[in-house]
Amino acid sequence: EGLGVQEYTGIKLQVRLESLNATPVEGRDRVKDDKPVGEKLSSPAFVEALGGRKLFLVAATLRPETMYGQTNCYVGVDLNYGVYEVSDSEAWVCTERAARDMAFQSLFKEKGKIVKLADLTGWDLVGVPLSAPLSPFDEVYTLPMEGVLPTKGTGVVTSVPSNSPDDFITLQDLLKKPAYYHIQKKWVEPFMPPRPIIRTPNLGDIAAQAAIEKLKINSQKDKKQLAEAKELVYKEDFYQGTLLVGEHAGKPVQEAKPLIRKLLIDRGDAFAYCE
Ligand code: A2H
Repeated sequence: EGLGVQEYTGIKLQVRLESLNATPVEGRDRVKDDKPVGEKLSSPAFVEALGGRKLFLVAATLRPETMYGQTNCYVGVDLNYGVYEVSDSEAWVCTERAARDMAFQSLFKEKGKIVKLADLTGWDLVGVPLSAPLSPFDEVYTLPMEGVLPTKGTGVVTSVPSNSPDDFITLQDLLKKPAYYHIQKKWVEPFMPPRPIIRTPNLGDIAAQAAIEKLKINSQKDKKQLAEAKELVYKEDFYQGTLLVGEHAGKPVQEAKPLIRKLLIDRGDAFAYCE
């Protein structure tokens, strides 16, 4: 990437705190080391620090037109995240590096000023329910992904398995080995197979799956082929894809992309974010 500026769309996935707290901490599913899902988010210290603000995981994407296909969100389990004050009514979860960029892009209350309300790790977020804008599902879950880089975007990746080979293969891995990854199948199974959102002439309606099969990719570990699949799907979708769903159904991806980005930003579900 060198010196180039990457223009992302920051997608706001709201943490469903009421839904989480509807089950007492002791009654919840467990993640690693027998920790109840969302234990920290429900702790008195965290609740006080949050001060009644809405809480969002913010994901950086290059594909805002695919948000109709969101099925979950990914975090790196061993990454450190902060909960940053955005305003008196909102706080965002992202890496500290992203918070610094955001502060200087005037996304927070006071330009250049960072107020961290709490610290989290990826494990504190696994299994936590979210609402994802434009997704057909009311509630999606936060899941672990091995390749989330702390040095890119916000360290939070929203998942669209129909159009991202990385997202698809990760869900497949999680379903194959739920115990190994410390996840529940019910966080994945209802969302698979993915629903079509973009039609393409050469890779069909679920381009990510077609590319994975074509390149014989078996798991997240097949890094080289995954990079190739990513490139293949990105080009096919962008130059030949047509939206199948939503307000801009029937339009070519190239045309729909900026329109859907604007729609998300106008609704307050997204923001422009550069790095
Ligand atoms: B994209 P680029 Cl449908 N670590 O969003 C790893 N991957 C990250 C990340 C991080 N910290 N931050 C963002 N990303 C992912 C959607 C999507 C994406 C689709 C298809 C392809 C695709 C849904 N996931 O990306 O290195 C995010 O996933 C392939 C280009 O800056 C983001 O867009 O080019 C993309 O990588 C940004 O990658």
